[in-house]
Amino acid sequence: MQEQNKTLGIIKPDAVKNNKIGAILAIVEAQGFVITELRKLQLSQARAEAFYEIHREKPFFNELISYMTSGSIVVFSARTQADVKAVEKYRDLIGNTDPSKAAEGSIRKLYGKSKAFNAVHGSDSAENASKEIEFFFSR
Ligand code: 3AN
Repeated sequence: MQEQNKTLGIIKPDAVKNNKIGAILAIVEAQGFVITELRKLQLSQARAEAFYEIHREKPFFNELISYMTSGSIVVFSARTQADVKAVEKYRDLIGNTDPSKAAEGSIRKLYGKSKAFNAVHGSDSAENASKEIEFFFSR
């Protein structure tokens, strides 16, 4: 069965530029996540396109790729206790894709500016979390 207690998060270029790495990780840790792997890096065009392959046909694809390659990002894997679903818990914490619709106190409400510049990423299923952790931390 798919492991349920891991997820992958990304602190996106706008949040890194605004010096929000520590503030965002503090929120994640305060909610009981343990940061298991962590890296600051810059995505190449090819790596960004590979990561967002499922969005290739979307109207915002080019904007998304140019944004995600515009500066450094911080990628991390985080785990919860065995009985807590990490993907759902982390997505609750980051809030709606559109920061203007995100709940008060959520990371996107606090630090996101728009649907494109929304401060953070979170895996959307346990299966994708495994793939995304592999994508960033297998080498
Ligand atoms: P989420 O990250 O909340 O799972 P997705 O998977 O629908 O959202 O979208 C992936 C990423 O694409 C989002 N994090 C966001 O940065 C970007 N995105 C989604 N919708 C739009 C949009 N309408 N305009 C610009 N960027 C978008």
